Parts: sequence; structure tokens; C-alpha cells
Amino acid sequence: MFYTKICELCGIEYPIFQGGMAWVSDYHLAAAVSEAGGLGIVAAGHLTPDEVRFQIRKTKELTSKPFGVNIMLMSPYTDELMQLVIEEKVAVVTTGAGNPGKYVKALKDAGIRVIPVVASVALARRMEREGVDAVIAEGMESGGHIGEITTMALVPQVVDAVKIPVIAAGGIGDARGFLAALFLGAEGVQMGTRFALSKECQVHPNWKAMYVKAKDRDTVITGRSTGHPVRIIKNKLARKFEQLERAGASVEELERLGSGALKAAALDGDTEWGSVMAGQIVGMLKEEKSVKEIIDEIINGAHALLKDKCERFLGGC
Ligand code: TUI
Repeated sequence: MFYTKICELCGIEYPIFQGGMAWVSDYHLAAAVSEAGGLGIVAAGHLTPDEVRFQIRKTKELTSKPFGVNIMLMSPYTDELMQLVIEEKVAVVTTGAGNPGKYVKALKDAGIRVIPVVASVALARRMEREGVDAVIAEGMESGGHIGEITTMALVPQVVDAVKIPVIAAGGIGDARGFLAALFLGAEGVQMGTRFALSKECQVHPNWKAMYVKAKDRDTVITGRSTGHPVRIIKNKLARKFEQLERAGASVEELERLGSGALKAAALDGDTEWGSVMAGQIVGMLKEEKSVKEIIDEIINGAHALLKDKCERFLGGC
């Protein structure tokens, strides 16, 4: 069911990627998603190459299915990490927060599927010219570092602009969002926030409790003035950030406040002064579920929804 070009490209059963979230997407989560038929993705985030090698090896112990590694291009270890994923023969590499152009050839030569996250049509086009296999078009509903355009507006524009498959990300958390993305022309979806509130995700319980409590308007964008807009759940850090930004604080001062805050929230459970990144769909998450439950509900739910729409609007399928 819902076998698309992305399934064929990545050797997976369902066209569902798990977002590679720094300090959140470790080998437990990635292996569980791959085992359930999606594409699990280990986030390299701010980890050292040795730490990422450990994560990759652990994932391989838990699953023989394909999985990916996300390389966040603001990492100081990017060059070494690219070498590492080639050595480890990882199936898929996704990238975020930058242009991976100079690494595409080496990755492709090693047989790796290269799938960058883009937040604009221009970057999607450039990536296609560089020879990537697909792109993830990520709307500003996402958590963490984001672009300016919503998923609803970005995905069809990227689909029209490139021939390679497009994966939709941002604002997708259930069967409705999954199906909507396919109707926008996407060949698959990537979800971060939904998988962060899964049993297999090792993020601190305080983080998960904040997700369960959050309502639709509880995320805010911080860091617009630094050139790195980041969506997080409103807390003391967010308010302080807002105050400093309004007062015209320097980029250095703001980055000092933000540095280490994601790790503090995800690992130590500091949900007051930590950076609890979350997408806007966090308001519709009610409970922690297993990864398999999340994926099965999306696939079965989408099937039922499609059948219902066919009956209502077409008099049957
Ligand atoms: O990368 C993400 N989301 C992230 S990375 C991250 S780690 C971090 N920690 C602390 C502060 C800031 C970040 C947390 N969340 N998503 C993928 C993504 N990539 N979203 C947007 C982009 C993007 C934006 C501009 C990609 C390329 C781009 O332009 C590159 C260019 O050169 O044109």
C-alpha cells in the first residue's frame, strides 16, 4: 500500500521518513522506524565522527533494513562525517541547514542515495542539477531550523520545478497530512515531531510531557534576526530570546543564549531554559505511541480516508 518512487529508491515498504533531529534521533528510534517499514534516520547533529560511527554501528545491530544518516551542514565535522558515511556504506544521506553541493558526487559515487532538505524552489533546482536523487521540501511548520514558506505552498512549487521525487515535510503528523502531501504531488513524507513522541525515542521525559501539553499556538520562531530562525515551544528561553531580539541584541549574544540549549532540553530535560524544538502539529499530539503504531495508523488511516473520499465524491472507487 502506498508504494511510491521513494520506496523503490530507498528500498523501503512505506514512503515515510523519520526526520533526523539533533539530540533526538538516535539509533533506537532510527532502527525502530526502519524495522516498521519506513526510513529511520540517525541525526549526526553536533556529534563527533566517532559518536556518529557508534550510532551507525548500533543501528546496524538492530536492523538489517536500510536506514539513513542526517548531516546538519552547520556541523564543524561535516567533511569527516561525509567520509564516514561513505566508509560505513550508509544507504541514504539527508542533509539540512545548508547546500550540500560539494559532497554530492563523492556520495553518489559510493552508491549512497542523497536527499537534501530544501526550503525553496531555487535550492531544489540547484540540487537537481548537482545530481541528487530526491529532495525533501520542508515547510516552516516544522520544528527546529526552518525556512519561510509553508508546506502547502512550497511542496507543489517544488514538485512543478523538478523531475526528481519530492518528499514533503513540515506540519505532517497523521494520515490526513500524509494523504494531503501525496495530493500536493509528493512521493513521500518526512515526520519529526510525531516520531519524537514515540516510545522508542530516548528524548528526556520532560520534553515528551511538554509535547503532550502543547496546544496549537504554543510554538514560536526565535532567531530570525540571527539568520537562523528556529521553531521551539514557548518557554523562558523563548521569552528571553524575544526580549533580546526586540532590544536589538547582537548575533553573538543571541547565539550564546541558544548554544547548548537543545542538548539541555533533549538530554537533561531542562524545558525552561532549554530549546524544545517542535513543529506546529505538536498541538494535535495527545499521547506517546510506538513507532509501529504511528506508521500503521498512518497507512491504514490513509487507506480508509481515501476510500471514504472516493465514495463521497466519486460514488465509489
Ligand atoms: O536542518 C533542519 N532543522 C534543524 S537543524 C537543527 S540543529 C540547530 N541547532 C541549534 C541552532 C540551529 C540549528 C535544528 N533543526 N531542517 C532542514 C532545513 N534546512 N530547514 C531549512 C533548511 C535550509 C535552509 C536554507 C536548507 C538550505 C538553506 O539554504 C542553503 C543555501 O545555501 O541556499
